[in-house]
Amino acid sequence: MTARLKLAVQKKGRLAEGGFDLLRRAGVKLAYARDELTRRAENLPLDLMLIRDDDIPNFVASGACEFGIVGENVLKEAAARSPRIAGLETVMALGFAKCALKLAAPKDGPVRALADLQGRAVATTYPGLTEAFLSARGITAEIVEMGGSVEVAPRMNIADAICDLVSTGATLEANGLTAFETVLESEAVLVRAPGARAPEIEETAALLSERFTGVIASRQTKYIMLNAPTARLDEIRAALPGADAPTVAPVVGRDDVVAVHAVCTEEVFWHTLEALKAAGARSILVLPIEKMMP
Ligand code: PRT
Ligand code: ZN
Repeated sequence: MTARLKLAVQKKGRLAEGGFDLLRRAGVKLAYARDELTRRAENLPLDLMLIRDDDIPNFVASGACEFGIVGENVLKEAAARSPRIAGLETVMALGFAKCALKLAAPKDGPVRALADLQGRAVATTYPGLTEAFLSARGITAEIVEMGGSVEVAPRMNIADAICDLVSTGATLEANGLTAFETVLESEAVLVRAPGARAPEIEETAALLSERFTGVIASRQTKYIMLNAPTARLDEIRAALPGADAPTVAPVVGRDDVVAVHAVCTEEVFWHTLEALKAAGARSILVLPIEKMMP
């Protein structure tokens, strides 16, 4: 019987959403839920373990799962407390669940910068990362550990500042807080414990990593098709973001125009299209790329 790779994924939440989407795009077909804790892949020797994100580093470090998908924020906080978790290897960044752990304080209060925190209280659900960040900068502050709703701490006079995850900034804004320092930039990562394992597990792991890499690359890669005036081809090529070798083909019945097809590996914004149009490009089409393999 082939050994099956066990991958720890968040059961429900922001990481679960991105994780399941990544797996689906990587061609993993999940069988109907057998139980609450595991999901079996139908077409690969792969089983998912569905758990809380905070438990993922421990599941991987203990060997209960060979791999895990977890936020760097959770991973590094756990690593600050456990050397075994600090020894986990990050295989790759996965490009979703992006956020930042930031220090923030009331807009019109006395705390404006890092130095103002000296001798004050900071509320957080990330005591390990917060403490390490402050002490590395010579700041001694009282860390008030909270289970959640950290943004209310200053208003309730529990702390002078907070250290919390921010993505859009709307939560800080709604609570009258301003961020003044970034402790950590974070995104979802694929982690594994160091050491050798069964060759079948390594094979599945290699296949998944390669497919994940392809999915991540194809997310921002687009296929552009346009018609360009032959005389301005160089200008148009220069305006194509991250396109090394576009295909240039004749357009039937026109010798002043050529068709240009290119794979753009950098994001294609509206202003990119406007620049192409200004350079004489017409009939511009931007298509998503579903799969990529070098
Ligand atoms: O039940 P379980 O423990 O598994 O879930 P959870 O409630 O701990 O996690 P969940 O699903 O909320 O978040 C999982 C992971 O998503 C986090 O560990 C981060 O790696 C990542 N992530 C990305 C975020 C955010 N963005 C985020 N904005 N996690 C939390 N937030 C919260 C933040 O704590 C704050 O309260 O959203 C609020 C701020 O958002 P903005 O958009 O208002 O700035
Ligand atoms: Zn959690």
